[in-house]
This record gives sequence, C-alpha cells and structure tokens, in this order.
Amino acid sequence: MKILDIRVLGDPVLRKETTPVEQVTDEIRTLIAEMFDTMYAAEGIGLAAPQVGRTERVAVMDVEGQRFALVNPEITAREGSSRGEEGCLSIPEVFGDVTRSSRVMVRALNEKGEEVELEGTDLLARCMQHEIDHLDGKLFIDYLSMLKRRSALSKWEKIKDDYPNFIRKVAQEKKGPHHSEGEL
Ligand code: K1U
Ligand code: ZN
Repeated sequence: MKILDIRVLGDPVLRKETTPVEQVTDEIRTLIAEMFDTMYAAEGIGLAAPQVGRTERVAVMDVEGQRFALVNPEITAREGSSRGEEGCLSIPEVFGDVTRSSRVMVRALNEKGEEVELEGTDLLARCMQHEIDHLDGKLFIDYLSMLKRRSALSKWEKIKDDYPNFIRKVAQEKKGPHHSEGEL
C-alpha cells in the first residue's frame, strides 16, 4: 500500500486542466490503487488526480459502498438541484454549502478501460461533480458567495502553514473496504 501526499490550496496543480488518458495501462491502474489507499487513509469519499499532484483525468470515489474509479469522466446529463455542505481533502477544516445537480449521468472508462455510464444521485451525484470539478481545475470554494468565500479563505490563512510546500501528509490507513474491525 502506498499513501500519496495530498496537495493543498495554493498548489498550482489544483488549478491545472487535466489531460485525458489515452489508454488505461498498468501505470494508470497503479495510480488508481494508490489514490484509493490515500482516499481511505484521509477518510474521504473521493479523490482526484490533481490532489495527489498528477495531471491525468482520473478520479476515485467510495460513497456509501458504491466504489468507482473514473477515467476521463464526463457528465452527460443532469437534473434537479440540491444544496449541501462540502469539504475538500485539499482544503482541510474548511466547509461550505454548494448547490449541485441532484442527479447526474457520468460516462467514463473503468479500471479495465471499458466504457461505462453511471448514475449518481444525492451524495454520490455531489461527489461525482466535486471530483470532475477537480479535473477541470475547479474547487468547491469557487461556488461560495463573496462573503462566505472570504470567510473560508480567512480560516484557511490561519491553518495553511500547517502544510509546508502545499503538502498534506496523510497517516497510514485507518479504515477501508477490505479491513475488518480491529485490524491495523
Ligand atoms: O475530493 C475531495 O476533496 C474529497 C471530498 C469529496 C466530497 C464530495 C462531496 C461532498 C463533500 C466532499 C471528501 O471526501 S471531504 C470529506 C468526507 O469524507 C465527507 C464529506 C461529506 C460527506 C461525507 C464525507
Ligand atoms: Zn476536493
């Protein structure tokens, strides 16, 4: 298992457009496996490649047991609207309410390189949109009102020095899908 460093707000990689993956190779599958390990270790429900300093169009998520690796994901349809609180593993301790579509359809390649079309509703839909935003260089704070964004950024200013060089070190995994109770 390899836990990757998470890049935090201020690292330019979080604002870069990602590059579509041409072929799902073993190298991409290794990246996906390490991203899952990192996501579980950080106790998140999703993670996108730029958050670990990579520019491939790849994201992973595990929302209430629905676990997906998405390569080159695109939203093909959306409906409804729902407002809910979001956080971001790249902006620790900062939260804000964001309005998102409540149901989305996402087309992507899976880990095997097969084309899949997935439906997400509620939290899964929110997570899909949050992760696809990361792949387009967008962060949830971009959707906050000027006042809420200012307050989020002022909170971040107070804690950002805990992350020298824009790097968040994540401790070894605490929980994941394959670990039984009491296992280290
Ligand atoms: O991409 C990330 O930064 C991960 C982030 C994704 C997220 C999607 C949708 C809503 C909020 C955040 C997180 O995993 S934040 C932490 C988290 O585990 C969590 C957030 C909301 C509900 C449940 C868990
Ligand atoms: Zn995020």
